[in-house]
Amino acid sequence: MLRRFRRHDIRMVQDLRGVWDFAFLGDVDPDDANISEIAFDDRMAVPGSFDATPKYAGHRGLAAYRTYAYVRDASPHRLVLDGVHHWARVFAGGRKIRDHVGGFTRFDCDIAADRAGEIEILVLVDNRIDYERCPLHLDYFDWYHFGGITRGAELHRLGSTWIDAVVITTEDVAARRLALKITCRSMAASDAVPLSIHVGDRPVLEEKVAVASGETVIERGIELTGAALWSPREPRLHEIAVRLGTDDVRERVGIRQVRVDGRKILVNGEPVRLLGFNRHEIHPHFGHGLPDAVNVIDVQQLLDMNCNFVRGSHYPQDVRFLDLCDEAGLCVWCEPTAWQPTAEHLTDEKFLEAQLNVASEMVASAVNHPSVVMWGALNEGHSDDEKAKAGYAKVLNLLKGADPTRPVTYATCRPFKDVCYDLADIISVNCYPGWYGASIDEIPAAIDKIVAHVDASGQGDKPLIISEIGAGAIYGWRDWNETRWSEQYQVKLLETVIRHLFVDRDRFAGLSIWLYGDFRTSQQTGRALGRPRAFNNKGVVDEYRRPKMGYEVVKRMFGELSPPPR
Ligand code: ADA
Repeated sequence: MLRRFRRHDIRMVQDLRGVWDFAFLGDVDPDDANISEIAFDDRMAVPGSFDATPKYAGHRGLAAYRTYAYVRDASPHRLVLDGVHHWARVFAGGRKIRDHVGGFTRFDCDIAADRAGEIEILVLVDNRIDYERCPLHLDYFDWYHFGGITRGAELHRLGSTWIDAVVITTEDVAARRLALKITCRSMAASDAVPLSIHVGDRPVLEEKVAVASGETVIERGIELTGAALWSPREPRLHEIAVRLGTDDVRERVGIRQVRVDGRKILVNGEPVRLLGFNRHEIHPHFGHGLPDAVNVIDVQQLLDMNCNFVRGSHYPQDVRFLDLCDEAGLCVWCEPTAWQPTAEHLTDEKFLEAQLNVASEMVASAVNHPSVVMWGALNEGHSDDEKAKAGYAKVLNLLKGADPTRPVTYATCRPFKDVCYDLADIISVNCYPGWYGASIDEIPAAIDKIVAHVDASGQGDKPLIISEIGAGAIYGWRDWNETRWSEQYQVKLLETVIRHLFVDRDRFAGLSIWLYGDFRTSQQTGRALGRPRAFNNKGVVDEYRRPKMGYEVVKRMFGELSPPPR
């Protein structure tokens, strides 16, 4: 998976993207699949979604993907999969390595190679909706759960001592002080392994360290006096390379601090008003496996509309998209996979375990991205139910514990009865006046009522975000009656919302409009009846990123609110 910067100078990495062997096995239990007898009669692109291709459109079941990689020698290797939808069982050289639950996060498969040579990599991929196996992807969600190996695959040679993770946080903006936490593993203890840290080409630390057999955590601080800061207006980045023995990892970071102060969100002490959209990673041709070309288009269009904010709805976005956001100065809300979980879900150990796992995996992948300014969770869950509150606390506390440097939030659609507000640093409300109930004229009053309630419930000293609001518009449906589903109706609604939130009053720290781009949703009769084409049509661009009339309106109004950078 090509990234925007070189991740390794020394470590041997094979990019396994390309065309893999493929077999659709259908209604087969993975435990009954005999991997040595699979007839690979087809081929499939990685990354991609098999059920976004015409031949397998709408298919749910077990599928098998196969490729071959080269193992350099008999030392530990690691297969890194950035996303497999939405349940996976991985084999290497005929041996089962592990299972993985959930489609939108990276996971590692460690391979103890016993000799040099070619090795078969086989991945069983299951896109069936099965609560028991994968409670993160359920039928009632408002998006279509595509299947496949969607985000690239790599084989890493680790050697005998290797770096598992480097987490870099800004400790002090003024002093440009960064803290590095280097987690490494070794096959054997050693008391003098060379460690070096480079910023760009400049060495900033060189020493010998002791490593244990197994895991060792090394913590170091570095000061980059005079280095440029990262901010949405001037997103300056620094590459930091850590070399340990014969292994190395490079990370790209921004020096910046995000803080909440009363009703404001501050980046490096400066208030920022977050203006942007919700974004799904879905495309008719690629399902969840967006090629770089689409990520680039999405960032181009968000910037063109004068956005500085994007909410990754409702799952962790691809790190390659986050790379582009880092460079563009787009602030990102990152959330683990969830959609309207109930109190029943949030009291079920199986569901919570899956939530906590996806939350940890998300933080591990996204933590070094300066663009990620907050963690979200549990979109539109039953946060008005006392029984759900412990589940909310578990997920939000995990996020705070895993990364104390970012504020946490969750999007509520129950603003008048919510009982979880005290768990959030930022209050975020999803509401649809002018679409589901009320008329466009009633939008200002509906929004004011929410503000009054939030203030009256003792949450008035926190930043407030409208995390979803919007209207459906069918691309090309222009109607002088300005009826619902027309592009004109969407224009009118978005104009009213933006004017009321930021021109008539100035109480809001941010807005993420629902929605950037249209996407295919669940085919269930109930939802499809309220979703023409079985798409969510509230995008200001359609599923092929073709702008509707609403695009220009947002561009103009956001532009007036936030003059483009110098
Ligand atoms: C909810 C939900 C979104 C989408 C939206 C809509 O607010 O969070 O995922 O379903 O409604 O279009 O109705």
